[in-house]
Amino acid sequence: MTRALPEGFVLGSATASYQVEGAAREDGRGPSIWDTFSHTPGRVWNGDTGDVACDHYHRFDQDLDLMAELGLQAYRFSVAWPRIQPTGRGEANTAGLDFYDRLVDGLLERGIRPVATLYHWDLPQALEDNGGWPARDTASAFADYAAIMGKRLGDRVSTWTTLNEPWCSAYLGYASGAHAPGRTEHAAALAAVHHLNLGHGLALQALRSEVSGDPDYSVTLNFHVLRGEDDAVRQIDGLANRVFLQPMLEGGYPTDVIEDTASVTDWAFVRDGDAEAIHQPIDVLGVNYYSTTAVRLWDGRSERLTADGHKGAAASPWPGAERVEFPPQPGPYTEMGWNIEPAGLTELLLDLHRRYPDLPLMITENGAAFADEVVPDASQPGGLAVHDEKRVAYVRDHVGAVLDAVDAGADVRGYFVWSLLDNFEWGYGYSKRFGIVRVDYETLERIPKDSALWFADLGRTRRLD
Ligand code: GBH
Repeated sequence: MTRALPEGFVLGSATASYQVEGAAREDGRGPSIWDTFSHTPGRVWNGDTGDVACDHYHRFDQDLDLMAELGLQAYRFSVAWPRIQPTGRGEANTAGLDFYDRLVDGLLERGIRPVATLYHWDLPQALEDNGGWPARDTASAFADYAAIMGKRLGDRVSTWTTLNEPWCSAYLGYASGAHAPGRTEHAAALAAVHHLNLGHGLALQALRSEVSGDPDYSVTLNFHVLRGEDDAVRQIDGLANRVFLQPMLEGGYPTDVIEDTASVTDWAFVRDGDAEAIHQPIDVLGVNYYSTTAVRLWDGRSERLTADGHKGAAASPWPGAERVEFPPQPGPYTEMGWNIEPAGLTELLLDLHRRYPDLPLMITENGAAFADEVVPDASQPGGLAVHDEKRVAYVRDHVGAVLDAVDAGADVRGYFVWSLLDNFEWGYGYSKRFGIVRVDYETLERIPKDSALWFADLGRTRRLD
């Protein structure tokens, strides 16, 4: 069955600063927690770092041409805070601002809408040295940085996103330690949750007072779509989803989350007025979706299964959820080991639509890592091709799942594939490839994969086969 994309439905692709830019020490950029983390032995696969990454900082013009060739209507990028404020505070660094200025102008010249994320995990190291997200000051520093960006790019950016996946920043950064800064302190992780929420609210207020255009304001969350036993589902839904959604969209924290985590923290870091500061209007909610998560109550006797379904000693990202375990899911799987379940995306969108009927939704990330192979192909301009049919199927089935949700009444405005380019996949370094465009890390050459050509075709025909 062929189906038409809804009128106005936007197709784009996404990246993040530390994952693609490289040029880590250029033009006054200060160190971020990911520079420190990736340069610490044992933290990132193979000792990979973002020092060079895709060298997008120097090749952005060519990458913009590529986006135009693929017919992308929008591009979601993030701003590296340490390029703007090398120590996270004070005077803005002109060279850093100029880079994003050129990027945004280059997008507009090609008719591509700029969707800017202020924070995709590269916290200035100096702010971590002062306590990081568990410290309240980080939220107000974030608002100052948002004001700088709003003032400089506020006449041209279409959509402003405050945070990307605060779940990852808080729980992978401060509880499991799988991400920078690699701390494993559950109380600090919950303080980080609160200060990320507060930073979101303060940044929205700062943007609204500085921006001269009429953009959309948003935040992007990574939702956990849960399968399993009621009380385990309730608890993980609280920690993963409602601890961000409720303060941002309704005001205040869910009482069950506060009770579930009482042995970890008394939540004394929440002050009078914070609920109002966090609860600011947004125009669209960004949804990142990759797979589903199975949960059940742990019997306390067998070895507890951790988040990705494996037995192991890695610290848990879930404060206060010692009685929950994460059984393996049925396949098929991507190269990350994540199960492929497009119907989970339909469910998620309908569930969000039921809870917040007036809030438009946008898929800000969806995509898959697979072990790609480069093959000779005389019909391609560079003589090389990547026939990534599994990625084509993944993206096709998930766009289909979005259309199912739209047919059932959800208000979904667009879809951004993760990612434009193969890039630095955080703790996995360059070992996992999510791009619709291949990056050869020796030559930094770009090769559009079949998925990129397929996605371009979808944009041209606006029909999903
Ligand atoms: C996104 O993170 C990021 O925004 C992006 O930078 C990244 O490159 C991309 O996805 C691909 O990883 O087993 O409980 O930990 C996604 C991170 C992946 C976090 C799935 C939650 C499974 C839940 N999410 N993960 S758990």
